[in-house]
Amino acid sequence: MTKTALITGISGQDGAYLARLLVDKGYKVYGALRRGAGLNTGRLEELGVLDEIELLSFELLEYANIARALDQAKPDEIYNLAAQSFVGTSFDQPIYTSEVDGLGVTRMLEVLRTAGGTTRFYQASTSEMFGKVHEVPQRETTPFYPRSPYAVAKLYAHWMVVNYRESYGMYAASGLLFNHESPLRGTEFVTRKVTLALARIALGEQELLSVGNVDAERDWGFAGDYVDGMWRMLQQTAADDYVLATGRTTKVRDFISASAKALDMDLEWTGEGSQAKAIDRKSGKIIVDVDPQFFRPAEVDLLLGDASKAKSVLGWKPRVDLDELTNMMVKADYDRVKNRTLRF
Ligand code: NAP
Ligand code: G4F
Repeated sequence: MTKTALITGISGQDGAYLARLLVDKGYKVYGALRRGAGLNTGRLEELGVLDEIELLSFELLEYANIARALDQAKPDEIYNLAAQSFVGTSFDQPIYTSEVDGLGVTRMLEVLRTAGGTTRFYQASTSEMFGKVHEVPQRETTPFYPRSPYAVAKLYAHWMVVNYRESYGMYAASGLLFNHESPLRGTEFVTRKVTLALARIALGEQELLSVGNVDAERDWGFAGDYVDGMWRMLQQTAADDYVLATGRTTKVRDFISASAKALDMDLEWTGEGSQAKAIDRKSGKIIVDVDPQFFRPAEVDLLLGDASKAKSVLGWKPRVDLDELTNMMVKADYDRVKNRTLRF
């Protein structure tokens, strides 16, 4: 029998990859989209899946709107990917971020609980909840120490999912996902900001890339692999929480160097902290500098995940490594800039 899924955050990076995956698996897919000034479906178009899904009006701040969307779709599975997902913005908009990323999840759980039924629920939790990390690598049992309003809101939502699972026996799973990137990543996140800026620099359309803390370390994987892990989490006998990660961590400055190398630049770094700079040895030009506006009031210095549980229980493992991901992102941005086809 055909399964039905509702994906919130359908216009985002993960929403597009998950829609593609579920349509390919034969699901009927509803995409929950919030209203904007124009249609925000570029990622779905890029993956060729826009015409294969049905869009519903959806806003996480509106209880009745959530209830209507669920009633319309009557999904077997809900993937709650919608969020104010940018950590930097959460320091400027802590209340809005808490409303959407924290209470928004409680609204969804309440609608589901009230409706009864057997819908399975996936919540997009995050490695940011480990924050000022208590152990390396981080796993499901590592204590949390959130370092931003975003991470605090996500941690509240995470515990609500656990609480509804334990209180009402709902199938509600939470994915503790480490950073995952792709050519569809939003341009404010550091990987995409870097690949787009370096592509522009290589094509003579930009002089300089200004970033923040180049010594932060992240466990970066490919979004296409991670949405497969989300789906696996909803196919188990019982709901649980799982880390998805690659088990390799890389400094921001090393990601920048690798991206530059893919564009035939050869970076030499000098200085530390806000004085860090990178010069292209080939042209002798400063290509990267640090602008303190991109530092955060509190930083997550190091993330490195251990996905052993997902590997053994879900049979999940990442397939694309960081070198392949870097090349994929650099090539996509180079082509978009060169051919003037940049849409997001
Ligand atoms: P993204 O590209 O920023 O997408 C976020 C989506 O949420 C967009 O579709 C956005 O719609 C929607 N949204 C925002 N506020 C909303 C609201 N009030 N009501 C309804 N929809 C709203 O994020 P992503 O990278 O795909 O991440 C998906 C989820 O995973 C997020 O919850 C994120 O916090 C979480 N996560 C991501 C990562 C990662 O590395 N990517 C890691 C761990 C967890 P608009 O297009 O209208 O803005
Ligand atoms: O790319 P980022 O903005 O991602 P961050 O903060 O790790 O959050 C992402 O991953 C989380 C999972 O761990 C998700 F939950 C969340 O929704 C989001 O997808 O920053 C990565 C690192 C940070 O340490 C930041 O300070 O890069 C550092 N950085 C240095 N310069 C920069 C910049 N980040 C951004 N965005 N822009 C810079 O210029």
